[in-house]
Amino acid sequence: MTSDDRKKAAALAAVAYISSGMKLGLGTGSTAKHFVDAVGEKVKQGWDLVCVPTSEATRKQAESLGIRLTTLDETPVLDVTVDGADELDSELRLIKGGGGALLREKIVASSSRQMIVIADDSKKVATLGKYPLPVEVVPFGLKATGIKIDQALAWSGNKGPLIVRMRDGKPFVTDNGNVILDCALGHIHNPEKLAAALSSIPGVVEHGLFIGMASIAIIATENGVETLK
Ligand code: ABF
Repeated sequence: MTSDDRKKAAALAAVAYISSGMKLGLGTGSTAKHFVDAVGEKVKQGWDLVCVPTSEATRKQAESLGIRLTTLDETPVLDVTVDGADELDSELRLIKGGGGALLREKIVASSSRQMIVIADDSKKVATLGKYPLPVEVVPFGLKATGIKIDQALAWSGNKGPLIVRMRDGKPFVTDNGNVILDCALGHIHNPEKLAAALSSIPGVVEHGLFIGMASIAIIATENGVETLK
């Protein structure tokens, strides 16, 4: 079973949590892509679903599958959001944002009654932080904001370099026109304290720690799918 097979298995298991008539948040990334394909299949079978995509990439995929889309302005409360993660721990604390869509992912998840995480077992960790923590930052005052992020890291007992995410030799620009600083921390000590400290910095738009948001994680392993609650 390849990693992609496991991602698909987790995505298909999440279909058990949706039904016709629901309003859904559609995640971003290679695992969520399988879930969006499955939603497309259900729509073809006649299910009545309306969805909010968490990125332009997911919007395009959903449109190509004939999935009816809405916005949070039209539909501010969703039933379920299904999304991937870069890391998750046993308390369902997540690192997200490796794909650069963390801001919309967090807005959509926080507008949903339930967030379900889907992942292959490589994403499950004992301690968050091996995966660099993405922080979405307004380009104005980037250096000053970086200094404040360093202070927030130190205050919460963390340390590590901040790296401006690049793509094709230029800073990566998010769907919202911002840049991403990836914080290579190794281990995140006290994720709650770090999350609060990062959220208090004016130039920080959002960070990739999703705490207290996911209520179910569906993890696919070689031996089948396991569910954490
Ligand atoms: C999104 O896709 C992101 O928050 C996360 O960065 C990424 C997970 O990637 P993949 O499913 O491609 O492994 O959910």
